[in-house]
Amino acid sequence: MSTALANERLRKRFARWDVDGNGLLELNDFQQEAARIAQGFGKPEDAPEVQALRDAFEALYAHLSERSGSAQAGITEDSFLRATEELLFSGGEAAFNRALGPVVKSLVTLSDANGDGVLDGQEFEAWLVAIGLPAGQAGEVLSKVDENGDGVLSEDELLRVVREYHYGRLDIELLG
Ligand SMILES: [Ca+2]
Ligand SMILES: [Ca+2]
Ligand SMILES: [Ca+2]
Repeated sequence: MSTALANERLRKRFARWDVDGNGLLELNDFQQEAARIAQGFGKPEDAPEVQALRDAFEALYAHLSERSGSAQAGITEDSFLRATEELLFSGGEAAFNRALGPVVKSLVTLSDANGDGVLDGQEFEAWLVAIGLPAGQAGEVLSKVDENGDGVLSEDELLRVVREYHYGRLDIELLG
């Protein structure tokens, strides 16, 4: 595992989540990020699945804020790196899944057009496009991350992709 690469990815993650670019992660950044993704899905703001996404991002912010020991003012890059490194490298899989699980779950709900709880190629394509990736990559990515080879992606498989990316072990960024 490359901690340098993981570190670089966490810095990038910080920059992306710092939507207003003021050098601090704040609740408002996470609300804006949720709104941006919802817009990518073309969903109205008051749709229940959009509310669920916003709740998940707000909970993630609360979790990070608590872990980084930050005051109400926001999370600095240094404390974000400390908190997330701890989450990735000492907290282990369970801690990571608790923190990011709700966000991944709400993204699955937003993408899951036929409501069967897993994502086929078309549904996964909707996810990738919503977070701003060019269209047409879903098939290739899906075959890479479909661990049990059943042709669809489960929440667990998707959560593993997000985790492995932040460990620096996989090159697919699913959080936008
Ligand atoms: Ca900010
Ligand atoms: Ca589905
Ligand atoms: Ca699968």
